Amino acid sequence: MKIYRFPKSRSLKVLWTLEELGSDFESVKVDLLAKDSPLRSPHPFGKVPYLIEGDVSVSETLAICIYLCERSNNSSLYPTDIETKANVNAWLSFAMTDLEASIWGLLKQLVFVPEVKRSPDVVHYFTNEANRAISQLSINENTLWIACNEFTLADIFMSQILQWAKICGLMLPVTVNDYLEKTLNRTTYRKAVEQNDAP
Ligand SMILES: N[C@@H](CCC(=O)N[C@@H](CS)C(=O)NCC(=O)O)C(=O)O
Repeated sequence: MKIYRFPKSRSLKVLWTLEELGSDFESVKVDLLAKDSPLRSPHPFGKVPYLIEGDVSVSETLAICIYLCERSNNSSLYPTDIETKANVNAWLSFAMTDLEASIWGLLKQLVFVPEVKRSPDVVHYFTNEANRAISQLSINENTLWIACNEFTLADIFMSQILQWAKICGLMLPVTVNDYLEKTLNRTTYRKAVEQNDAP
């Protein structure tokens, strides 16, 4: 199984999932910037992450992570019990819609758009939207992780988006920040970062 990756990109979530599952894989670093390089990702639009396993190819980070969980015998990362899975899906959806839409919009303005082209109105709009979504995030202190007592895909996706929020300079409530730190203390996370950012 080959995973196409790029340092400091969304492919980190896939490598983290693989570390949690203890699955074997080969990671291939691509060149995201040079579109006609032989090192381009085989993704139809040259993006990462991308997975190829035999005749199967999967795009979209969440779809890849779910594929990895469902092909393994480990059901704690993406539970099969429908009630717990509904809770995991709810957190995944919240992370990828309410949180990611605004935080990614802000991150693009602050990190990728050159300062001369940056729009203060757009920055202001996304900052408000992001803060509103963050204020709707309540960590249930009765469970060990965000969706249940097991560490799940929802924690991987929440952790990554909360890291982006911090890069944007957004303030996180103490309980949310403590939760983020707990996710980042996992050995699997550190191994995944090493793999994803390897030259
Ligand atoms: N919705 C896709 C987004 C994939 C994506 O845009 N990946 C970025 C890296 S984080 C990329 O490959 N950008 C290069 C490009 O758009 O050409 C997913 O969640 O996997």
